[in-house]
Amino acid sequence: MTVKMTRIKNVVIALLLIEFIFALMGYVFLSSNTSLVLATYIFIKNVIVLGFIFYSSSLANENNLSVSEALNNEAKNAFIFGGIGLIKYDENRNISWISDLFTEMKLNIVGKKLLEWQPLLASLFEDDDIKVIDINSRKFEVYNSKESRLLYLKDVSDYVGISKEFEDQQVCVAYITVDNYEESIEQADEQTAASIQSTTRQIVLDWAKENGIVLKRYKSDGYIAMFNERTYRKQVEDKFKILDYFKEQAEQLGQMMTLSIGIGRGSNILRELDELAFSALSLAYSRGGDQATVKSNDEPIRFFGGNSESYEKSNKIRARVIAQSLAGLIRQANNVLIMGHKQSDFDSFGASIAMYSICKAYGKKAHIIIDYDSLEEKTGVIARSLRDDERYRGVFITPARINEFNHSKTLLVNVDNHKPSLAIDANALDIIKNKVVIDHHRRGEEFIELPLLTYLEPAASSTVELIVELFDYQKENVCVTEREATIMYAGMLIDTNYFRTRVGTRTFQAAAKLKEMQANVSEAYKYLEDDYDTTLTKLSITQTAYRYGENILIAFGRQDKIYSRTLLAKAGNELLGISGVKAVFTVGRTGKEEVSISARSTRDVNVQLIMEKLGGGGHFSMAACQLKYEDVTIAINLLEEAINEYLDERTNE
Ligand SMILES: [Mn+2]
Repeated sequence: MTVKMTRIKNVVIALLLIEFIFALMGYVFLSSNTSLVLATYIFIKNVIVLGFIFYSSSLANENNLSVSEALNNEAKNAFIFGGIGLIKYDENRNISWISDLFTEMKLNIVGKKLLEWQPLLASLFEDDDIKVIDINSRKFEVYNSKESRLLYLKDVSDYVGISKEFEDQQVCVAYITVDNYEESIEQADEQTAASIQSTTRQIVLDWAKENGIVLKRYKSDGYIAMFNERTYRKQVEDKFKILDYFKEQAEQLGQMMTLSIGIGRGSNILRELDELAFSALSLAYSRGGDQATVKSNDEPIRFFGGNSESYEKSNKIRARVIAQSLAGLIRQANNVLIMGHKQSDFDSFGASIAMYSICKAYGKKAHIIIDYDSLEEKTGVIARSLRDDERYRGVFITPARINEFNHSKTLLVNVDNHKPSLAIDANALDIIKNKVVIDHHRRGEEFIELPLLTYLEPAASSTVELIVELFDYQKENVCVTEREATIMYAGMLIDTNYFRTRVGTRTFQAAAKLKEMQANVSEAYKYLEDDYDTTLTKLSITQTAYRYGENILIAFGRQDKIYSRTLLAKAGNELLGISGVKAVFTVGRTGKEEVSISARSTRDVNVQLIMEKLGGGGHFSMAACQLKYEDVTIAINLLEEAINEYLDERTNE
């Protein structure tokens, strides 16, 4: 109740009293009946009126008390206790007054420009948002009352602290596996095997202990881990350096082992976390392992690591052991079938020929499975000419003829491929039990079931390199003809982009070995030569190349022309040879309503990540995507956006 109201109330009470006193005096002096009645009436009336006044004023006292009246001089303390601060600013947005809370915080900002002091507050002048800002390392929620040019600030540090603590304590589940563990143990002697076991385990255990992670081994090369969000964030900050550390340590043991980590987070339900983690692990496998993949319910999938594009392993012991095991399997078999991948290229075909030569050295009957409808164009030319050659009578068979062999005594050697879906004949994998896999591709999620022997060496340039290396470790002398050696050489050329990428010392040793075996190098180049028309088309694409950023090139085909994907890739390869160029993208129509992008890079740019943004995929330095558009320009715009995004992420990391 206001002071004024109280005053009026007091005056009324005084008037009522005076009126009663007058009436009483009138009765005392006059002593008439009329004055008695009047005095009695006034007495009763005033008692009722007073009662009414006191009652209503007590009600008003309770309800109508405004904050400022109630607090009066206490307002300062109440605001400080509640963590409420006020800032007044003038029409130029200069701070003109601050409330006591900020004076107590010794904030010296009166006279300063508001937005110079807290640039983040700018948004409060555009919309009516509430903003959280930092003042002296405390968090304040700010509301802007534009009419009165007053900012209301509320200290929410405690709340922010608690909510951060809550987030930090959220549980994450992870599956961690050691890639290539079984194979390494299998090939190692007893002592090395023991140190592989103890070292790998120790590294993972130490890492877990250091980071407060609960870890349990659930199979010889697999762990399940639990930790909280804070630990996860720390790993993200470190970019999961455990991956590189593990790889280095394995290398010191002479082993090629990496870690694959699948993490599930962002859910309160443990079962769901487990499922997220497991599917994240599968994803890590399908991308070649050596990486951490993170899945959560409400955020996009994240990837870490996987940056070891390929590196050479100098350990030749493994090759020797593999050579011996392979020889044993060949000897035991009645006959050997050799199978490459669909759309066989020179590496697939050359590796098949190399394998065939080893079998021949042991006097085994060997056949190469070929699907003439699924051959890369130039490989097809050579394959058909061999088929028509008298000396290879019966060597090449179509998938339909597999049934002619006694399946239980047949050995099926898969070269340059480890995925059933890419095999020339997936059916053969089901009916033949004894299988060998020799491949240089990074292990994917999909893998041929239960091979007797697996030789997976992602460090190798090509499968030809792997098999030629095995020649030296055979007890029998492996002989190849000049033409066979030339085909194998062409396989190495194509997989290394003419000895430009993925080459190690062992690549050149294998190439030298082929040269020794009379490979005709210039002939091999000829196998791979493009004809006049193809060359012109390729040139028409490369000449459109323009710089995007410092060391990225983008080239594109004509709007009215349809190209093959291989041609786009070739044009890209060509441009990658230009000095200083780190990534190349070639864009062109590959169908009526399809525009394809082929991406190539050196080790500096991960084009896989860029293509994934557009729904494509591939490897670190070799990727592609297909877009459902007719217009090449639209595709180029999308590509530029994706590149920008990628570059932004890199600088933010
Ligand atoms: Mn290959």
